[in-house]
Amino acid sequence: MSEPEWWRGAVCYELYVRAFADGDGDGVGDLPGATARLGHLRDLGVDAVWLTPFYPSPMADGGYDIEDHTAVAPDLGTLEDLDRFVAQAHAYGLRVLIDLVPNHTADTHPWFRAALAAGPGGTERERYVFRDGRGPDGGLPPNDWQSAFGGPAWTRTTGADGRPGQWYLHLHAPEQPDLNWRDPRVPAEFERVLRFWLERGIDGFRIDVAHALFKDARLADAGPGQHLDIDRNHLMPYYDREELHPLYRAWRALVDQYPGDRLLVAEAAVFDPERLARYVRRDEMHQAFNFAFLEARWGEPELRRVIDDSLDAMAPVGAPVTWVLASHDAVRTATRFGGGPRGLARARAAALLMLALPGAAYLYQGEELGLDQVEVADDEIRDPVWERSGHTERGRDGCRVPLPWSGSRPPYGFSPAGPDVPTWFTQPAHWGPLTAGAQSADARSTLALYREALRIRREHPASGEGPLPWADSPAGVLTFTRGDSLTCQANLGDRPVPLADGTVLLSSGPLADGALPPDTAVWLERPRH
Ligand code: TEU
Repeated sequence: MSEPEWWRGAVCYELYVRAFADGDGDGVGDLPGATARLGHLRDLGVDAVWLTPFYPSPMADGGYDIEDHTAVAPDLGTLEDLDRFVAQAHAYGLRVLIDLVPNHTADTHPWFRAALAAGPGGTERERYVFRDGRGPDGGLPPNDWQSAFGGPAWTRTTGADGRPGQWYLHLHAPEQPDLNWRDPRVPAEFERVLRFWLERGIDGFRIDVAHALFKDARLADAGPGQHLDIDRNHLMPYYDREELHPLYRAWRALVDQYPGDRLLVAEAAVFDPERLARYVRRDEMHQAFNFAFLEARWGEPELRRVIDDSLDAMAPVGAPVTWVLASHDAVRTATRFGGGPRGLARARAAALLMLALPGAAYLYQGEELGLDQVEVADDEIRDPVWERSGHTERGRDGCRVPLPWSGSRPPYGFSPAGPDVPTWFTQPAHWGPLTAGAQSADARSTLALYREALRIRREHPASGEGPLPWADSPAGVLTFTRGDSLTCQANLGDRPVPLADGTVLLSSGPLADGALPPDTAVWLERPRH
């Protein structure tokens, strides 16, 4: 665990706590449950684990609405349970990252309660973004900004006298008021939060909505089409402002005061690769999720262009590209790539492709089992997107369904409770063959593929950072080499193609007569010269 710059080629597993493993039988995943299942991550062969928010929260947005940044939600355990999780992870050689959510708090946070109670003009309101409305009675929102979850980014308060009052800003749900990062009490508080966790032995932070903390000071209108064309995100007056960078420099200096190469990773929905690279300049964060890769469709010219653009943009700042195929906010890879056997074949091929690319990678829990997106029933939906979109968008719950561990029917070993205790979301009836237990026993399973890929990646001298020379290949095919001996070939087209030279180390699907079938990727060892 003392390897310097360990993060440059690290593979990190995203653990969504409520859907990973339930220890106490209430049907909700928790920290003791996660600790008991850490052997799964050790056997998988990842380098680190990132825990999504486990803080006290009224759960308006899956726990990304935080009431107390230095405590543990009672249904997930205690601070001591978290210490035990960290100690067990460290004993397995796994580093632990946690979520820091600095853009907003819960509306039940003491600061926001105080702001509402204090009324207009009080300094309590300055920690958030309160404004009078426009129009004759202040009945219109202060500007045209839209919430990323749909609808206006402003909600009007009701004064102590019961009359409509000021408006407050929330770029996400109304229960997530945005903080005012120009009020010095806000950065001071987050410095305290960072130190609290660093001193507790946390190895790094995933910075939520890292592109949004500072908004245009004049609150200028954003114009039509907000959130529709994500490639324009960096042009929005509430995203990607210059003032973010001095803050991240200060945070980098802070984490660098602690031993062990602690990590900052930006969750920034900035799709212009050059703009994204600014978050990982040498004195800012270490990594930034490469969401352009996650957003790319399955196809040869498109994926190749995204890979090239990402590598080109990061090269001048010296940061590794941080590849992402899936997250708790995205549709499961197997479903996104078409669903059914074909979607799964592509998801497996995409995993081999990603894990051969130079840089770091994040795996979302359940991807190693090849899980599909679940159609969550209307009355189980929790994602605020469902209400905010007037029931037109079902939201992200379908990738947050509890993992299947063993057995042939729900709860598939996720919870010690009986089948009559409802789990965090209802698991589908068809997951029996997909449990970690069933897949452990099958050499052709997706779990076996991930384990083998991560083993080779750990042991092969050519993996991790380094150049990526493309080799000539037919249309629809991506072929590149790593070091002087490794080749990755992925067939994204619809016809079999001849296999590249070398001995097959690992294949995402069956090979036939020296040919690479469609929707399949392979790693080959070339003879060294
Ligand atoms: O998601 C980030 C997020 O919602 C924005 O980056 C959004 O994608 C962008 O503004 C669209 O243009 C994070 C968490 O991963 C997610 O689960 C939370 O719901 C969200 O922040 C709010 O905390």
